[in-house]
Amino acid sequence: MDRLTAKTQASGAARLPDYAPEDRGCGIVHLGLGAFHKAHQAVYTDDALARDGGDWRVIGVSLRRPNAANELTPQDGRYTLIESGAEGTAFRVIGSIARALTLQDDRLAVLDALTSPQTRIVSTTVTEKAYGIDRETGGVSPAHPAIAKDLANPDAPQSVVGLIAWALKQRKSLGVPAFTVLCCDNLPENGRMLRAVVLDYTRRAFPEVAAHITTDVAFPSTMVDRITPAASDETRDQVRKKLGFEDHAAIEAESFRQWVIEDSFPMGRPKWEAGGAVFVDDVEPYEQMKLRMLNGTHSMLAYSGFLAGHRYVRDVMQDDALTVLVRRHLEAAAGTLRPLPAVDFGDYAASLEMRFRNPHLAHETYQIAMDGTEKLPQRVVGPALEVMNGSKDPSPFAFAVAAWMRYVLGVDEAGTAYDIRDPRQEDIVRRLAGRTETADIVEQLLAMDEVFPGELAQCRAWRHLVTGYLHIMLSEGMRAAIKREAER
Ligand code: CS2
Repeated sequence: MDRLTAKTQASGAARLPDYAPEDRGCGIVHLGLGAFHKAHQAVYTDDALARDGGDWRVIGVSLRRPNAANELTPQDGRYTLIESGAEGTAFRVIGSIARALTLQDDRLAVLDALTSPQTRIVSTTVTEKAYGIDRETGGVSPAHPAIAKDLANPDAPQSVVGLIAWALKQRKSLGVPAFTVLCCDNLPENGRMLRAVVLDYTRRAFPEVAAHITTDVAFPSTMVDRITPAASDETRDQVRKKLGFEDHAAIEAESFRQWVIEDSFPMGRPKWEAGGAVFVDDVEPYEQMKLRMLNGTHSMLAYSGFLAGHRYVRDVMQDDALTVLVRRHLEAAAGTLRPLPAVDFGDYAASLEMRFRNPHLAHETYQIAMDGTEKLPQRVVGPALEVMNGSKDPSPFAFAVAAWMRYVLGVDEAGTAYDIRDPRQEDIVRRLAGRTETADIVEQLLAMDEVFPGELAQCRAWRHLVTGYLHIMLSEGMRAAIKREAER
């Protein structure tokens, strides 16, 4: 069977790019060429190129996975996106990625792209842990392994922050205007966050350009949303069967997608409105809504669902008791939000429930469960702290945190060990070694100050709630804990 390339002809079931991608130049370097970028920003860019033209194709850079480039390069950057929702399933070939590079193997080409005058935007989806944020100071964490390496040798950058700072310094010395930095990870005020981290890093590594970053570089914040399970053999099989070609880079996502962006692009931008992106002055309330309602509930259902034996999110939504907790978490998270004039949080919650139910998506609870120490602060701990200081019920947040604590024990209820996949895994294992008492486990984990601010860790009522839930999870099992909580 032939492999998908730029020459592949329409085959009925797939929609091909309705423009000539190769006629367009590049304008974006994207760091973190994973499934989410391919299902989200690359699709909006594809729509913008089709509708409005412009030299805005993407040079995608994989910082970790060499296979992203191996999958895409022989296919001229083309890949199939399978979009599934209530209205059915659609197949679409995306043409916006011009080149796929790997930092390790194509270092010079990556540095060249970052300093090229054609590059006007550098966007990122590298996951929360890759930025090396020090959550207490808001600056960079010099102890983060990749940041530490780069600070020791800033002219040979490896980390995302090191690369951006180095490129901005080079451009300045070459007289090339700065690119706009567009963070597309699930972090609150992600643009402002990345700006603070890059600025702090630059002050340490290249103090002479710190002022340039302060005055000349835009870091718009964005809220990005599209549920995108990791691609599997089944994804590629579907393409083979439906479209009759091999596509090693095929991905699947829900049909829903949303992108809310601050319109601050001094060097221009694609007309992402063509794909439905919305430009606003202040993204923060949208980000809070999405992080606390969608992602917070996702984390809660991932930890509890995984331990209750539910492999996929859609299975969680078949569990009536857990569905009660999903609804309760959505409501509790909504209760912490500032009103957004254009949005009814009740409707948003109902739409999220529908999306979680999507029967076409094989979205693993284990996938969502990874990197908990990087995700919980903005998803669950932040709202918990606000609620503990107010009069609302903190139980849903405490239940979610207890489920995470149960999860990081790393052994399921049948006694089978699993990898908890967290950047602070070593610290967690060290803290928990030899601890069997629930109260000890809670104390050890709440003492992780990168995750739990002291104010919450010291709060007796909070500790009591979390300990109570974890105790039931450990003594009676997760299913019983879910059931008891749902009946409460
Ligand atoms: C999920 C997100 O894996 C996770 O942590 O909560 O990837 C979620 O699917 C996306 O943010 C949806 O936009």
